[in-house]
Amino acid sequence: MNLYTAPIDYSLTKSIEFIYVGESRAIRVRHPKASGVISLHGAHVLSYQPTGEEDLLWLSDNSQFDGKAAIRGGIPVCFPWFAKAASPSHGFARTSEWQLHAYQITQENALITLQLKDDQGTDATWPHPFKARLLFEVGEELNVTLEVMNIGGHPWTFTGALHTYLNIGDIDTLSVTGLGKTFIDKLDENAPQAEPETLSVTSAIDRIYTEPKEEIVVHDPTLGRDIIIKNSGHNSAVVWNPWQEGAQSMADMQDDGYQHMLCVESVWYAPTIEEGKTVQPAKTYQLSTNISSRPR
Ligand code: TA6
Repeated sequence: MNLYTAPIDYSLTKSIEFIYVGESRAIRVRHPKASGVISLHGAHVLSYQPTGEEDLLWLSDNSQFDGKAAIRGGIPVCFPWFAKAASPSHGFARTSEWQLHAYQITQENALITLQLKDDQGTDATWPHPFKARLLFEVGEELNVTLEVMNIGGHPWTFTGALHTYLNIGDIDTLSVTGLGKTFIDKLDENAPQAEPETLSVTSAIDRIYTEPKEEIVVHDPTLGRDIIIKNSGHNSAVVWNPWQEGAQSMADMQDDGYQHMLCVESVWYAPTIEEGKTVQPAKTYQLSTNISSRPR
């Protein structure tokens, strides 16, 4: 799907416009430094393309884009829980309809803010008053921040993630540094912890790295670039690739999709929502990721 040739539905400014991606509306931003697209369905970042470069994000052509299902690829927003701590998987934020809250363009970047507020639907699965904002900042670097606010009278807890799917040339040639050495392996409880400093991915991987470095670097010789990820407000970094068998079992991923993606996620992880991050009444919490690239 070419997001940059999709016809304009409505222009907010010369460089910020609404488009349709399947059944969902999305906002497309063109800035001299980079372009990007964010869907209102899930506040889901679909694309971030520095000018003259390939997209830094991988998006599945087999995603449904029906305005209901979660989108495969880009940056899914997982809130108010990560993974299968409750149902639906990764929380309801990524399948909710978000509203445009604000937009701004400067010489440095374009900033789009989307907002989601609790309603009867969210209350039925997670009975807590909240306001969430997703800040999508497109410039020389991509900044994405999930800001959650407790607008009720009692503290609540959450877990969550910015579940980034990076666009990579070839999983077989790639390596990752900066993940740290300690991790919970969701596929192999007995995996040795003292891993080498550099990770190569040679089979399905689903790990929660609990002491990541400030900078995680994905080295991609095939596309001739390094992708640099700097997270904040997180307590771990998750690395996920379903490999061939996993991709084949997912209707919304091409069979060979796993060769061109790697998830490196900014995560507030806890085994249960109750053990997650506490947000007191009238307080906000921010979980962020900053993604950029440099030639190798
Ligand atoms: O972040 C890794 C993970 O939780 C994996 O366990 C894997 O299931 C993946 O996310 C995708 O989840 P989804 O619900 O989008 O299929």
